[in-house]
Amino acid sequence: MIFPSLISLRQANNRKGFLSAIVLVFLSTLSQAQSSVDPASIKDKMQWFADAKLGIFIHEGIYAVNGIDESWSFHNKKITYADYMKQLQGFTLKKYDPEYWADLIKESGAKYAVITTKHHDGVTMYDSQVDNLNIVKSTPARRDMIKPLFAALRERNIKCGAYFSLIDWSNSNYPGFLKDSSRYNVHDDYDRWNKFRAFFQSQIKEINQKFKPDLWWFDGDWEHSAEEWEAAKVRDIILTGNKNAIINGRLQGYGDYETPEQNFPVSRPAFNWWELCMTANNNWGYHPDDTNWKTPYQVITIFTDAVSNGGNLLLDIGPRADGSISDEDVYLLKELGAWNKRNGEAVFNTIAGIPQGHFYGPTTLSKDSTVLYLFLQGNISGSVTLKGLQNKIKDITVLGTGTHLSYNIVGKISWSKVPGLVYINVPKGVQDKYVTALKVSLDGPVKLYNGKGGL
Ligand code: H79
Repeated sequence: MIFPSLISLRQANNRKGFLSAIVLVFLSTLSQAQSSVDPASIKDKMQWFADAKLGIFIHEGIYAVNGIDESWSFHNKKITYADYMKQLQGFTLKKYDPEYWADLIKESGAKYAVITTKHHDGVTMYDSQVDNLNIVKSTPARRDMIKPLFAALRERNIKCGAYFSLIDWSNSNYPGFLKDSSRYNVHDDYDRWNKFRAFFQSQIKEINQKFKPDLWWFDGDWEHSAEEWEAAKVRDIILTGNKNAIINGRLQGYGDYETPEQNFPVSRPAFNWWELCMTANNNWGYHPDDTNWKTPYQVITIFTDAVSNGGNLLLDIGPRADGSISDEDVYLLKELGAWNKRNGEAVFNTIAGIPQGHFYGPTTLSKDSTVLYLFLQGNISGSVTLKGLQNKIKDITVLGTGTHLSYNIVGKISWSKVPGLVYINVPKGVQDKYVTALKVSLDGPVKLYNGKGGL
């Protein structure tokens, strides 16, 4: 699922050539899945998301009671459905402190958060009026998890996202159930499917009205087609209530951005807006048996790689069933936040960096392209090289310390238009604990030479 319309703007940014951008803009007008309720400019609508770079994903649900796979554990028959649902009785949220969650998210530097309103198990994390399978009516928590969190996030100027599973393996009118058994086939019983459609769409309306998410994060679209979900209508329902809401790409072609899951793009994705969603250990929800935590260094290198390629990182945490958050999740968010305090200038409100080959590492650019940021992975000292930079350099500093760095231009032949190599001297002692960001201020918008050398 690639949206040509999304490609065009970034291509233009990427200086890939005016002509190809024009062709793509033309194509985009032919094929964008937009409707009359879409805002005039998708680019304007997407701007906060493009600038945000970091979001925190929260998987909180009854699966945290036993610390097992969210929904998939019963679907894949690791536990019976009845035993899975017994977890309802253990879901207390008794230590839930939405202000603390929001403080922690703020401290991480994230600009948005996305929380599960309903996973594939069908349990809603708010008081749904169309189903009793919700944590207010069916668990000892007896409270809505979403509203107070959104309020606390908004007080801190953090955008609010609602994860919503299209799949609902608990609903008696939903076809899918266990991995090897379904209730019925849509084609054999459209009346029953229509009942399910009315049901899930009324939940979307509820969430839109109650919480007004800035972003919708659908999941599970692969089980049915756009026609079966009525994806166009779902988009309209959301945008009619809130025309600037952003919709992720898991709506069978009717979303705004792509969502590679757990897998890291190797080179720059062709689509415009995208977001890597990734777990802090190997699981989305609370899973005490999983100790395979990513280190802050790993998360930060992945984060800078995503941003350098024009994407965001949506980093997941899985709180416990009582609403407390594990020390490991807290540690990661705090270390990430401390790094962002030192180096955030190189990340937030930037655009994707220069093409690979000019620098061996991730890069970003200021929006006007007059500042180039270079990320140094590991404890590099000695020198790093920039190739094919045509601009004059005004200054190079190390973010966080402000140290000015010296550089040499190597191999510049006076009469040739091929620029020399820039060797930047990186002394010992200026490095960041995790990833060092260098700020290279240029005499104008970045201009790159990518010819074959020679005369
Ligand atoms: O909520 C978290 C996970 O529970 C959910 N998305 C994240 C954010 C998720 N888990 N797995 N997946 C999404 C992808 C599942 C893909 C599969 Fe399939 C479903 C593999 C087999 C069935 C789709 C359909 C891919 C291959 C066939």
